[in-house]
Amino acid sequence: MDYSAIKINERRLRRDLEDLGRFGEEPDGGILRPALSDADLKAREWFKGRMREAGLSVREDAVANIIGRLDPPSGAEGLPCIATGSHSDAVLHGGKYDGAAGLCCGLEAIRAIQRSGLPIHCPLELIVFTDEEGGHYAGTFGSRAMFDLLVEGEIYKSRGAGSPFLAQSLERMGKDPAQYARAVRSPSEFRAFLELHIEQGPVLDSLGIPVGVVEGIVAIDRHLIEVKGKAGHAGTTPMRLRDDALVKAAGIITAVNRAVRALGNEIVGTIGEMKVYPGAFNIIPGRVEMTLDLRSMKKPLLKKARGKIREILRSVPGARLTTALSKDGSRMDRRIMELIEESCRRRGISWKRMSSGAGHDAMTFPAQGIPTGMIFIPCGEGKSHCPEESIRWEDAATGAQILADTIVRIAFSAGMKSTLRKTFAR
Ligand code: HGY
Ligand code: MN
Ligand code: MN
Repeated sequence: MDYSAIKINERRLRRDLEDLGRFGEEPDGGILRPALSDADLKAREWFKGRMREAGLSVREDAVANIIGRLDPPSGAEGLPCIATGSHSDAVLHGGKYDGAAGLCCGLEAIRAIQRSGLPIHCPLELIVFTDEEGGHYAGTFGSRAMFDLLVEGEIYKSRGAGSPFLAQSLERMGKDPAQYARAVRSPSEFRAFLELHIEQGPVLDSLGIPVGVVEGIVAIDRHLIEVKGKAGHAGTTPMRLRDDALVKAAGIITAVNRAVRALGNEIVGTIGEMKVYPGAFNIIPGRVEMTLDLRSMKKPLLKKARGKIREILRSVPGARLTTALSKDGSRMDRRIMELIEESCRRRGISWKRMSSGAGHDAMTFPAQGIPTGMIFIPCGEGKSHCPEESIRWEDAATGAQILADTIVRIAFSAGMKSTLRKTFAR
């Protein structure tokens, strides 16, 4: 097989990344592009155009996942596809490459495969998943909806007063939210799923290694902690008569942090969001809502942490914890990891096996029995989820090359079987 025919065009890839980064761009170089916001909708429309220019057919499903597809000229009805993809939405004041790198490198990889003329008979898909960051409620929404994994009534839940829920955003796009189940697909439609993503950590950048071969993705528990107190006048209520929800919440935050640290360094816990109600300088806080994000490669550790945290809350009158979502960690497919490594070896590219402390849509696929792999590329000093997020264009091109080569290797690998048929149109 002549893999040298698969040529990534770094200049075109760089232009796509720069253009995508303009949607929701902020003066400090970060982006404000929450899922299905105006900025995200514009980014999606632009990306659909780029997919069409590359010859992919483009459709949008009932929950706004965008599915670009390239069928070989001989047609591929009923043949499972090899899919790649990621997300266009970003965290608040986030970086330009989280999600975007996987979309643009995925598109460039498919272009390069198509133009290579290599005889693979296999449909290829490039998917833009809706709301990976959980801007509405819980993350990896689009991929979970695709496999019927939403929590009861999820599209009508929001993360708190003022933020939209998905049904509203879908309606705003002219979709009927009640039809969300039409997005469900059978796992048998997929032969494999591969996601390229920035590492969002410092390992590859600090070691100067261009490719990370992901072995597994963390398990994630997302809890909501509510603390009730008594609102009152900030001037006339003596300190000894107060039931201040925020003071109680402050005690919980430090106790939770201490408890998670005491469980060792294979678990992380973050209280990243807090809302104080009613929320005025002259009212004693009557209620506080906080989000607690717990992650570990070892699911039993999350359970242990939840137990410790429930104990802490039992000692605080008016405090309670509800679990918004619990995601199992996922193991990547050994055969796909080996094919990614083979692609690196053949191109003389160094790589490192590693796990992902970040969640991704790729974590949804393994439990569906779909062989799944992830390719990491370095990001500057590991910074992510902040305006300083950066990549080197050559790393994006290397990642796209390894992605393209691996897709072709999967298409030919007996284990995930494929048949040699017509070549792609040039
Ligand atoms: O939260 C995460 O790990 C991912 O960036 N959505
Ligand atoms: Mn992210
Ligand atoms: Mn991401």
